[in-house]
Amino acid sequence: MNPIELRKDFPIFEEKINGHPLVYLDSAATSQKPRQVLDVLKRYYEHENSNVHRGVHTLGTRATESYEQAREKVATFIHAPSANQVVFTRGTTESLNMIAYGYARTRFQAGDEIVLPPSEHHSNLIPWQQVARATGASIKYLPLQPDGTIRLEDVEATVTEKTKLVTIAHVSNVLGTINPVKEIAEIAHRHGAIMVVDGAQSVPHMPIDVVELDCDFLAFSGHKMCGPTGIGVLYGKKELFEQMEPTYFGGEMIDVVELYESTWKEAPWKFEGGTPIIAGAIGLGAAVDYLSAIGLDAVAEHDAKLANLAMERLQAIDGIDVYGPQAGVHRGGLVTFNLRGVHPHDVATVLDTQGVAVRAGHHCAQPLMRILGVGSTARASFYLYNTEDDVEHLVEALQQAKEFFGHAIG
Ligand code: C6P
Repeated sequence: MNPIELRKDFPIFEEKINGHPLVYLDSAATSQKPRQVLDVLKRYYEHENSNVHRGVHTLGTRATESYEQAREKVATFIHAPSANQVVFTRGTTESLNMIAYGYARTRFQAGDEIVLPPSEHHSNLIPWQQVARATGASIKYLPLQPDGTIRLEDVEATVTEKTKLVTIAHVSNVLGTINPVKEIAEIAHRHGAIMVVDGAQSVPHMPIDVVELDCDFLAFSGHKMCGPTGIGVLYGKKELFEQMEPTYFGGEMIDVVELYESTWKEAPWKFEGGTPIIAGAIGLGAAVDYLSAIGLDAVAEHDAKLANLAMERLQAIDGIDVYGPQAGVHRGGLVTFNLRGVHPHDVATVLDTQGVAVRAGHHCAQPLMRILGVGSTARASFYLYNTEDDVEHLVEALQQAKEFFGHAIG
């Protein structure tokens, strides 16, 4: 894998940012899009645009074929046994909410427990709070180690016969921790609970095999994996999709509609009420082709190498605090840090003057920020188009920021 060659696929790198070449270190928020995906979107709108599963005309057939082919591609990408186990959604947030509304809210009751770590993204935390409020179930949080990791013995101690659902991010969007989802799923299943995996930060960056992980549901977003915004995926086991209720009712998802009652299609279509995200799904299919041609093993190795390099370089700078697993520990492709005494928004603003794009804020993980004892952090996240030079640019820009804010650091 040669990131310098791959960069040529991404038109955005022709942009100058404040007079500098773009150093894009915010792929955990959203990734850039290669020409291969942009071309497929353009071709769809120019040659296939039509609604799906409706018209018998040629364009309708073309659009339907491309849309359903995209579903097949995604299923192959995550090793789902069948394409019918892949539902197209708007993204991770919607996928997780669909499980909460269509599965958990209709099944859980007082006395049931939902187990998750407090480090979850708000999208994998608030839906469960809402389920607890609506059903009387309670939430139990797994303890976090100081570096943000979870110990399996703590999972064993927390999950009981009362547990109905265990959920965790495969890779933390703040700490880069890679969580042992397969082992956690095994514990959940032993107690009769289902395992929900938030794959927003793992599916774009590493090979995923849902059968091997034995997760019951997996949620992820297309826009973080070279695909368009507005498209995501909910994978589910066949029997759970059979039990799960649709969230959206209307056109497209029905079988027979009577005046007072109606029946639904089978999964995945019963979950895709209304005109689906046709172009988005086809664009995601193209992104899956693009990533598969590179190989996810290579992407994982590359991202982790850059994150470890960044970790080492940042830890060597006096006045920088780095959070999460330390250098050398197997991690996802991101590093979260603070320049002591300086608000991360100010750090990110100074980096931006040098063309370096990082994210600053609470990263949609306010409870985790409280555990870390900070209000917010800066975060550099890496993907297949980043190079070691990008890490050096980050370090140089941070040195400049440090000089600029020197008085504040003291
Ligand atoms: N995290 C970040 O900068 P959506 O917005 O639905 O595509 O993804 C939500 C989501 C859920 N789980 C995890 C672990 C995530 O990282 C995200 C998105 C972005 O960290 C935007 S807040």
